[in-house]
Amino acid sequence: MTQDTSVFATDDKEVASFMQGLVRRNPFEPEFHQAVFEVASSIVPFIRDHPQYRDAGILDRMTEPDRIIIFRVVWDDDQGNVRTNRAWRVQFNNSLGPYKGGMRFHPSVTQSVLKFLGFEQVLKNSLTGLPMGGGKGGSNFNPKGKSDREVMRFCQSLMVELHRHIGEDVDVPAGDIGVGAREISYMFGHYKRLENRFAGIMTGKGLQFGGSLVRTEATGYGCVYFCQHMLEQIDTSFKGKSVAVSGSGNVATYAVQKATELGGKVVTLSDSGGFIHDPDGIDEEKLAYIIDLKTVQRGRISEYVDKYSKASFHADQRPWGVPCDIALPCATQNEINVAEANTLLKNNVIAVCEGANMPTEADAVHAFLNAGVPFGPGKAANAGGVAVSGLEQSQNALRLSWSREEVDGRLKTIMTDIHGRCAEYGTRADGSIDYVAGANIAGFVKVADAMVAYGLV
Ligand code: NDP
Ligand code: 2IT
Repeated sequence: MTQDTSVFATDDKEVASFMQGLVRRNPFEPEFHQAVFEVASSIVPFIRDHPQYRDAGILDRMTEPDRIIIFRVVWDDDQGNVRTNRAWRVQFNNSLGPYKGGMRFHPSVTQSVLKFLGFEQVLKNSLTGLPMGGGKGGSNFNPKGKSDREVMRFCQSLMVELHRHIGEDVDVPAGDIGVGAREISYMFGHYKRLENRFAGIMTGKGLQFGGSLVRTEATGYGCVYFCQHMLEQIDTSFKGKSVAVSGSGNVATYAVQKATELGGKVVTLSDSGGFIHDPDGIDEEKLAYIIDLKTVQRGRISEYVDKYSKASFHADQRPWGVPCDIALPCATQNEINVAEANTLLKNNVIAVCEGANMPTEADAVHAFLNAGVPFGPGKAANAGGVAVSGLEQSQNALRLSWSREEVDGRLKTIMTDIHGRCAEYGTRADGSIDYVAGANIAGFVKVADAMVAYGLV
């Protein structure tokens, strides 16, 4: 059976032919195709000028995961029913260090989703400058509506298989959608039981047992730090700007906190049920309510309007129709389509910065690039989370804990450096920065050089 490759609009014949092969080898994996196409569009022209990478077949090798582990997870629910889920760990590339990347629990998880995330993670981790390879894992398990005990039994059952594939020098999982402090604790606790060793085999751990200060905040903060640099390039800042944020999970909430601290006014948040619009802005007190609502009560964002009556809830819609200066998509993949991008542009958005992984569809990315609006791709802009995971690994290896100021300072420096790497490879003739090309090429070069050095592996 063939698949339609016409979605990959390109004038570059080499990109088109590479994508045809990739789609043939990886049928029915649209998210993986999308992520690779975006990277190949930057890398294929770069490789034409750097034949050592073509001679070593690097792009073909880099788009093939080292291995994928697929396993069954059986658990029993509170009614005593036997439940079965599927889980994966995609160990994508360990050229720069042990595999590193989150675990996602969501019913939409497929092998395609985890391969796109693992592939992006390889380049993202390279951009951080820390010694981390890339991987991703997860399950189609849906934590929503499950009791704590059900989540615990699922996590323990999953770890019964996963424990033999991970380790501080092998593969170090962390959180992602549906995997936060609760799930990491259950998984880490069970690993410890199974292996009888206490080691930094996961990140995002509780502060009492090897976690790092600022890891919880790191992705959202890092995204805003990166966006600050993007704004500086166009001689402006967050001060007085209206900001539309999507999602209301870990990344979104700490992006709101930092954007507000820097003088921005955040007017939207969302979840899979719809979005809220608060024209007065989501201040520190309202944010504390949201964090409690989402992480303790495990409620829905629609409940916000019961407490703050000047806000409105818009069921089954995304926030991009609300006029804003800055857009920070922080929920999930493909949550800004080209029509929404055009609406944002019509409303004079000045910067778009991805807190989530691949939240912007390919033609929407082009709309922003063609309009000359600074666009920060996730692999650069949301790298703060995995960067502080890397710092958590360092602290675990040293058996010490750094202060909040120390970790936040290092996070700021890493985000500044990532911005610099994007500028190094992505500065256009007019001095503006193509962050998509810059991030792809800068991330690629380090991994590619290591793979060339290793020979045919
Ligand atoms: P959370 O589970 O904490 O929050 C996810 C948020 O996105 C929730 O508001 C959720 O709404 C919403 N969401 C999830 N899936 C969908 C969907 N299919 N449609 C609409 N809304 C959806 O996850 P995180 O905040 O950790 O992750 C958000 C994004 O950031 C993801 O793309 C993740 O890969 C990326 N990321 C996360 C990092 C981290 O450190 N956590 C690091 C780098 C990137 P609902 O409650 O209704 O499901
Ligand atoms: O997408 C990501 O970078 C993450 N979910 C964080 C991964 C990590 O290992 O901290």
